[in-house]
Amino acid sequence: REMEDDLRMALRNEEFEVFYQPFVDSGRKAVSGFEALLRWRHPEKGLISPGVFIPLAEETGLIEEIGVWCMQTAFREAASWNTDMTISVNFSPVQFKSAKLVEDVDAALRASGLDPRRVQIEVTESLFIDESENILSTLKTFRDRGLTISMDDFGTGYSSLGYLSRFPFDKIKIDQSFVRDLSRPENIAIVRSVIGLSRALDMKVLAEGIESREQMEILYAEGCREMQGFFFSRPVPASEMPLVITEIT
Ligand code: G
Ligand code: G
Ligand code: NA
Ligand code: MN
Repeated sequence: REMEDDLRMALRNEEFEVFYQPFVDSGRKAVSGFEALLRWRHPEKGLISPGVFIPLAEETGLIEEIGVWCMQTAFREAASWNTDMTISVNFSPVQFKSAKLVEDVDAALRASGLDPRRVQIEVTESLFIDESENILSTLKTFRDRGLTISMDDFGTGYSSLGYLSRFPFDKIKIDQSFVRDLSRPENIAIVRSVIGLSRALDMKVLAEGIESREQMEILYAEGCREMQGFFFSRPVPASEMPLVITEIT
């Protein structure tokens, strides 16, 4: 209740901020894109993670407005960097219930002047718990615009695998929980199968949560090229992005 009011206030007072974390092509050792990650700079509580406030924003429906704000900001900021790299934005399943979602994306693209081919949308498996025609057609509309679709946190949801053959994904992101402890043979087996699956389905694959050189080397040996994690860079504020772009090479 109290936090719900705080969230409304935060939107009005512009307390949200977008951080960015690079995707790295570990073969070329170059940045290949960025994920926009929302942050809430609370006047008293300091920086609050979306893990804390997104669930509440989803419950209250505020996610629609917050999501649009995050997308607009990410598009505008990404358009201002001297690069043509991908900018990846997370969409909550609740946002797909909005009749305005496609309209909002189009408007944000127009306002920023960003090339739609630079934009990636990250969705989670929970979007596919009940398979609806609406979701399929929305994702297809995005792809018709030139956007790409990424399956985030793969393997952690309660969804069946059937949706992989019916929905048009461009990329699978291997969840960081599988990367965390690669000394466990079970995790290696899972990582290996997801990489194989992505190849068989002609999708790209990215490993999340790379924190060490050893993890990077294991994933590389398994055939994964695109990676993301603290080992390369933490999520950083927009002001540090130009530096990150030139430093990770
Ligand atoms: O950045 P961090 O690790 O604290 O993010 C925690 C969770 O919040 C992650 O699951 C991430 O995908 C999610 N998240 C971050 N930014 C956004 C956003 O703009 N929209 C949605 N729906 N989720 C986000
Ligand atoms: O659900 P999603 O994959 O969007 O969540 C991304 C979250 O993971 C962000 O909150 C980000 O801060 C966090 N994250 C990114 N890289 C790493 C990492 O190397 N280690 C850990 N522990 N968290 C990470
Ligand atoms: Na994500
Ligand atoms: Mn993820």
